[in-house]
Amino acid sequence: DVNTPALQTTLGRLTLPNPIMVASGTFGYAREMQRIVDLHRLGGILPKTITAEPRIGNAPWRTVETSAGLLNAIGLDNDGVDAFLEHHLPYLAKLSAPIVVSVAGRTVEDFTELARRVGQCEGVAAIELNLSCPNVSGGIDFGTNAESCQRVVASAREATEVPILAKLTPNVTSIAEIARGAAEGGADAVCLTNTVLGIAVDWRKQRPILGNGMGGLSGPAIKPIALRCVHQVRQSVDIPIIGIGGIANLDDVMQFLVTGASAVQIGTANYYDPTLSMRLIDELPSALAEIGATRVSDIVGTLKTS
Ligand code: ORO
Repeated sequence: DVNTPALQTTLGRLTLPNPIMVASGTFGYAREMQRIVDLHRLGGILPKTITAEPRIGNAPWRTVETSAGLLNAIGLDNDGVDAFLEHHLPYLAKLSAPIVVSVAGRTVEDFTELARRVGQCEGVAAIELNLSCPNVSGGIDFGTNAESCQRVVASAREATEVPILAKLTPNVTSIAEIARGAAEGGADAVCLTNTVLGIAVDWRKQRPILGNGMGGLSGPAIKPIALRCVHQVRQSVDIPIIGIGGIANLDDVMQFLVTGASAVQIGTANYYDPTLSMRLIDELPSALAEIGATRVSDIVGTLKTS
């Protein structure tokens, strides 16, 4: 049984059956994956970020492969909160996996209203505030300033009883400062990190390849950056962390846990290895045993730095 206490992990008011979650934007609304992934077993499911209104997203190209990575500029293409609550959430709420709903807005009021509406629905385990999408103007500002991060988190937190997670951008001078803002705003956890800002160029056309110009880099190429962000936040802020960024195998999961993440989200790997999360859950106990641990909680943040 994968839902043993040994794999359980707790982040503030949120307890997950195991630390293997799937990242927003890489798993659709989850139903698309039901034939290949046993959704019930996941530690958490994050459907694509929803906004107040439906969005068609950016013009093509919206993705480009890079060395050990993927550059995207989707532009928060999504069905909007009304359709999400009516058509997607009822399906998701029946799964035994915790459902964490990712939301984004342009203003504090947008985030607050989305948190309020989503938070009153049955079957929502937590809300992830996407303060870090690199591909729409407006939203990213909250994740690049500690004070605005604190303000939006506090306001969303006030609007609902449901745990609040803040997903931050690595494209800042001091991730720890922003995480401190999230902690002071009352976030239950921070999610580290969203994608790294990048660009791909078609030199023959002398143009950027992505329709939106710049995009967000994900995949194994960014793992050391995400791991460094987890490390920096763990060293200086007292808040649970969910690690995200290039996780592609069990070693990666263990590195994030030891560095200080209480759970991880699998993102880009879902595109080329959609059943990876299942294998990670199966194999996690053996990796714990290798370093003499029986529970996930035994190893979180055990990195020796001296
Ligand atoms: N892309 C990302 O890399 N991160 C997000 O949060 C959202 C998008 C997108 O929709 O473009």
